[in-house]
Amino acid sequence: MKIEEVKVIVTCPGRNYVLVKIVTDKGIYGVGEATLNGRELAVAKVLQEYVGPYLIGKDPNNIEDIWQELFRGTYWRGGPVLMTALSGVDMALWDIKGKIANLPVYSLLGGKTRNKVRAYLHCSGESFEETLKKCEKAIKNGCTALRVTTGTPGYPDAEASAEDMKRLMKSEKITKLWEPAPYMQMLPKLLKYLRQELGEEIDLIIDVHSRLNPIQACRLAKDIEKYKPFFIEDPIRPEFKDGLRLLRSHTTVPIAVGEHYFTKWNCLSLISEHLIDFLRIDVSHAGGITESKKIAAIAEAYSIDMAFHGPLDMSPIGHAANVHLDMSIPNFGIQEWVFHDPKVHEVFRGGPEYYNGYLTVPDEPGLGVDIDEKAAKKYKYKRSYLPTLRREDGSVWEW
Ligand code: KDG
Ligand code: MG
Repeated sequence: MKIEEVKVIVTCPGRNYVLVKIVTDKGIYGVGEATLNGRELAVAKVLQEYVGPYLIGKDPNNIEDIWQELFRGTYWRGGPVLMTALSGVDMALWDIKGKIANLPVYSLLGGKTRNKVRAYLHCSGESFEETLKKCEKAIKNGCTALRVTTGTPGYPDAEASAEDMKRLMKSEKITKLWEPAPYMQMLPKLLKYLRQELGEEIDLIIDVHSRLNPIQACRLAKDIEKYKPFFIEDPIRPEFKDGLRLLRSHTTVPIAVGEHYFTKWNCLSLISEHLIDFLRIDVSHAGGITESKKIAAIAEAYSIDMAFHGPLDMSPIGHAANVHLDMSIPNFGIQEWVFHDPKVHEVFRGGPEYYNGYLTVPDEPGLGVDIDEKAAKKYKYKRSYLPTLRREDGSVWEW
């Protein structure tokens, strides 16, 4: 079998997605996710100009060899753009292999270790009351783990709201104000309020989005420890891995990081020094299914669980890859899940299904998700920026 064509599909059913479709001479094809939020066309160009033409004529069965060739064989390696391109190709090759074998990808990865995958949902409101309402809705929908956040009083919500998203999708630039101190005062109050209203049973997750420095993260973690969060995510900037050691020495709040990291080498010290409890790599940036499975195995050896990144800027293809991994690894922790815009389901057929707090994937060969190329064409790419945060003094901060 030979790779005959590598199609790069860029579509925007509410959000921009970059998709790879690898077609073989036997008519079997596979699909992969190569979306890099805010830098989509950089990856599309790498796939169109370099990776795609290079793959023509290769045997799609040799996934590991193609991975090594795209990583080591091209001299330049790593980084978000190249790794996202490689990840998309890798996913598409696993989809092909599943279709050849007539087996779902989770089966190729060793088979089911569980029947369903526990999901967490986002609950973010401008006020405590609005956040509570979102939590109650998610709980009614069977969910038992919630990622909660609220706008800091005096500052607009740092999360991109639905209104912000509309402006961003019109290529507007959005800059918001943010300060650590009011956020650090607000968060323990939010958790106290939610514990009072929702009780002890619900798992609460915090995503700090890398906005604190290490000692601020220590203080925040101490302040929220009594509310027993399930984990605190990205408390500090990804460059400051060492800061996690300091955080670790001050708190028993479980720590989750990973969405900024590519390859096993980026994750190694986090795992081997046990600086984290949950690893949140993104299957479409870290190196695809091949690399994610290996990283999960390294984490397993240190009793670290996987909580794969599953944001809105990932299409149902990336989410499907997440759930296939979750279904097959022994050290699954929890899966981030989002409900896409209905337009997304015009472009994608299949993918994971959410029911009562859990996710499953269909028992179809491959990843179990497909692209309707005609529908994809309808939704043209729109340049869109991520929002920027600035401090009161005007300096740039992490969004
Ligand atoms: O592109 C950035 C988003 O994927 C990120 O902001 C989402 O932090 C995120 C999360 O945990 O889903
Ligand atoms: Mg995050």
